[in-house]
Amino acid sequence: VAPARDRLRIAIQKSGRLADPARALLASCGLTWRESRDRLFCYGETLPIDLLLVRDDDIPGLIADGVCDFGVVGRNVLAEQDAGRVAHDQASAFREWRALGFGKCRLAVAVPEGWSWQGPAQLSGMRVATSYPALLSRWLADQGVAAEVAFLSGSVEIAPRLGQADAVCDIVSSGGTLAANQLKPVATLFESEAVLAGPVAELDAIRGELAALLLRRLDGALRMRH
Ligand code: PRT
Ligand code: ZN
Repeated sequence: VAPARDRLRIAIQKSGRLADPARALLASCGLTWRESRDRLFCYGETLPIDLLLVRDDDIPGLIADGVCDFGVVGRNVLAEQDAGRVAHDQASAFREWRALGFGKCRLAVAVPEGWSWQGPAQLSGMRVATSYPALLSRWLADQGVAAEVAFLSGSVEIAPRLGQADAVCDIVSSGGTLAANQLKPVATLFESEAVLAGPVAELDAIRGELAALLLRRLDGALRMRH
């Protein structure tokens, strides 16, 4: 068993949409870091709060495993992995602590532009491509619709044109990518933005105090922005 850490560790995206805004937000909380040569780890200088730079998909698991205390990740990723755990009878191992106000988007079902949309029942017997199988499956079940969920890790929007699927369920912000693929959004599963994810329970001891300090500063920084 590894000794208890006396520093706080926050996972953020190494590159991608949330990488720079996540770092900027944490820097506005007064954190500074010394970067490692491989750029995977940033050692906290002003406070014992370190950063781990990772793929966004790994962040919920790093929190679940206790490797990191917090992470900045899209609510869509957090909710998908939580729904996946629930579907496998596993207990929740992370939760949203704060909404951060950037990275806004929505998870939506989109169908070919030519369809006249009558409602979710229209998806019965269809194949829907998505990178969010747990959230889509739950939504279809809630709607009482039996459709096939086809998992694709990327390039979901071209699946209908390739004949791989009839419809898609994907992240949308401007809608430009859907339009470029002759698709139109017809139902929103939920609204997403970047969130501070953390453990289900409060932290204790030194890391509990560091977490309280971080959250006070974060709440101050978020108030200044709005
Ligand atoms: O490498 P890594 O795995 O870490 O990154 P990633 O490629 O999985 O994620 P990334 O950087 O693309 O997105 C990180 C997070 O940003 C997502 O999980 C969302 O929470 C959030 N976000 C906000 C978005 C978008 N907006 C968005 N537009 N994520 C993806 N998109 C995609 C969208 O699906 C479409 O394909 O961007 C494309 C353009 O969108 P439109 O609607 O503006 O055309
Ligand atoms: Zn990812």
